[in-house]
Amino acid sequence: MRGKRTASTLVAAVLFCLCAAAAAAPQKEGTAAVTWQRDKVPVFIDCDPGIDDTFALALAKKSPALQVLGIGAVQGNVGLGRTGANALSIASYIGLGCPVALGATYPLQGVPMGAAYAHGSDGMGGVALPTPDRTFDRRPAWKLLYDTAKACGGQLQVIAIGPLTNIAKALELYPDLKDMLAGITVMGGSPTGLGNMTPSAEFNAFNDPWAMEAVLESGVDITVIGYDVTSQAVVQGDELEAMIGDSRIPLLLNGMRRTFVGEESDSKILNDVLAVMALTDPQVLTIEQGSLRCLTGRADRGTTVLTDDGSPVRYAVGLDREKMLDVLRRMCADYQK
Ligand SMILES: [Ca+2]
Repeated sequence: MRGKRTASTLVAAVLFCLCAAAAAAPQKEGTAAVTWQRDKVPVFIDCDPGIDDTFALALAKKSPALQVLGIGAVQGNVGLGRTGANALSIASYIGLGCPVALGATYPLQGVPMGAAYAHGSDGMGGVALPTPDRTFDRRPAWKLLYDTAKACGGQLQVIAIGPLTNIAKALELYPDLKDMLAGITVMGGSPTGLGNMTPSAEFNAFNDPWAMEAVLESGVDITVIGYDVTSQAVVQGDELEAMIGDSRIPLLLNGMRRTFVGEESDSKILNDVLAVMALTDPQVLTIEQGSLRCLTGRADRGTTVLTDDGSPVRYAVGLDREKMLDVLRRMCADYQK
C-alpha cells in the first residue's frame, strides 16, 4: 500500500499543479491556429499519456524557451482511446491551447503492447481527469504535424515520448517533412541495452520497432534519450511532496487512493521529462554522438544497438539527477504562482 500511496502522490502533485494553472489562465479554443511567438522554439509533442507524459507536457507548458504548437496522441501505455482522451484533458487543464489530434491505433506492424501495469488501465493511475474544454482537431496526428512543420519554416522541433508510429507515418506520407523539421528528440530505445520490456528493449522501441528504425534512418537531426539514462530519472514520493509543499495535497491524495490501480514501488521513473529537458535544460544530460539502429526481429524486437552503418544521431549517456530535480522544483513552483 505504501507504493500505491507514493505513486498517487506523484500523480496528485501534477494534478495539483494543473489545478493551479487552470485557475490562473483562461482556456483557449484548441482547434484554432496558434500564433508562433518567434522568440520561442516551436514544438510538437507526440505522446501516450501516461503519468510521465503528464509531467513532460506540464514542463513544456512552463518552459519560457518553448511554445507547444501541436500535440499528437498515439497508442502506447494504453490504447489510443485513453491516451487521446488523457492528452486532450491534460492539455486543456494546463492551458495548452494548441490543437490535439488522434494518431495511430496500432503500431506499423502487429498489435499494441500496452503498459497498463505501470500506468493503470486508464493510463493515469485511476486519477479522474477534468472534462476537456474542446474537441480533437479533425486532422490525424501526422497531418497536424505536417501542417505545423510547414507553418514553422524549418524551425519545428518534435518531442516524441510515445511509440514513434505517428512520426514514422508522417515521414512516410509527406516525404518533404524531413527537410522541414529542426529535429526530433525521442524518449525511446536504450543504446547500451538496458530494457524495461525485454532485458534489452525499451518500451516505446519494443512497441513499434519498425517506426523507431524509420525515424532513426529518416535523415532528420535525431536526439535519443534512452531508457539506460531515463531509468536514472527516479523521483521519490517524498521529494515531490517537498516540491509541492501545499496543504491541498492530502485531500487530492485521499481521493486518488480510492481509485489508483497498480504500482508497487515507492518511487516513479519520469522517463519522458528528459526529452523536454534535452531542449530546455541541456545541462541535465550528457550527450554523445554515434549511430543507432533499432532491431525488428522476433528475438531482438525493439533492441537498439550502436553501429557503424546507421545515420548519425545524438544520444544521452548520462543524467545529473540533482539538476533534473532542480528543474522539476522550478516547474512546480511556477504552477503555484
Ligand atoms: Ca510516454
